[in-house]
Amino acid sequence: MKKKYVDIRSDTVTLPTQKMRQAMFEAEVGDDVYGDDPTVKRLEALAAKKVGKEAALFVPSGTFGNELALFTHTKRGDEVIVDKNSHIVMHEVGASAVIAGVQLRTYESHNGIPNPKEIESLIRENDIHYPPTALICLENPSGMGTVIDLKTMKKISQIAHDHKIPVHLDGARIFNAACTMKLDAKEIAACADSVMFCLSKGLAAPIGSMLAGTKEFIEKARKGRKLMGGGMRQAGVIAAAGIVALEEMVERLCEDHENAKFLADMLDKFEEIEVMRERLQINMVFFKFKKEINTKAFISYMFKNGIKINPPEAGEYRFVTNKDVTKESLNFVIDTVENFLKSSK
Ligand code: TLP
Repeated sequence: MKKKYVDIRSDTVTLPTQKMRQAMFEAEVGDDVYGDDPTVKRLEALAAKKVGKEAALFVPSGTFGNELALFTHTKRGDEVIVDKNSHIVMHEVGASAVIAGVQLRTYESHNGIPNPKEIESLIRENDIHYPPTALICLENPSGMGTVIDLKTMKKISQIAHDHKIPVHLDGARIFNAACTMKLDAKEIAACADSVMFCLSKGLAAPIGSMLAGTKEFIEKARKGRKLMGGGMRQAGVIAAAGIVALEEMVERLCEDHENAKFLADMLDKFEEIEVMRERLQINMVFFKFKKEINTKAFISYMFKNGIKINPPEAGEYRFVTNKDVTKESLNFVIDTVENFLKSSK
């Protein structure tokens, strides 16, 4: 039998639920490039409603959705203002230079929270030398595990619109942000002209993300999606799981947050570990070892004991709770970390 691991590398690793598999099996499908797939249409309408936008488009991944947004909002040579540590800058393989052909102008956030004044200062004036600022990007929750408060989001949105610049929100985990802020996701999405969110993270769908915005924007993006090779045919098979994700998996995300708090509290008890508590706002626990440890030995020790973790980034480990990780398995993670610390003394 296949060995079962406790996988805390990400929430992207969540497996589809039985209900999703059933819905996929039974999905009514058609060729979506011809606009014939009723399940995709149902998902797109539901997704648009969930974030309070006129329309939405089903895309293969979060990266695809973000890059398509950039491609749709801008033209070659434009400039896009974006967080230095955002997924778009750090984890999308430089796609914005390849696909949209834009230049990125980055801002420094504080733990993922941008300063509206800094963003405003980065907007270009009209000068023959400057590239035009065509878009401002936000990420909420940020990849650092924090949530941008609504006041800051509204301020940035106001600044952008005063300068007639649209805002794109990378809301890969927008429903996690909504849970933390005890708000409806619509209120967060209202601060942006377009929003991308993922079905295949904490919501546990196997594949897919959504890009939402005005009807006009989504019509343009639909053509861009085709250009990028994302025109999917009988995509209802995967859209069906996305519908279950949106209908049934949103509310339970708060459980992942509680589990992350539990895990953080337990890790905090080890004197060798420093948990980044000020960034403990969603389902991600960031921590580092106070003294240098053998990284490879730690990762392989965890793996041998049946726990999958990612290597650290800039010295920090990230453990992510998700629907496939129970409280019991978190206790096991903690015991295993403790055993590793004891064995390496
Ligand atoms: N993030 C992944 C990795 O790529 C880092 C993860 O494990 O967290 N925006 C944000 C904020 C994301 O965290 C991610 C994925 C994406 C976009 C891209 O989504 P996918 O993986 O579907 O392309």
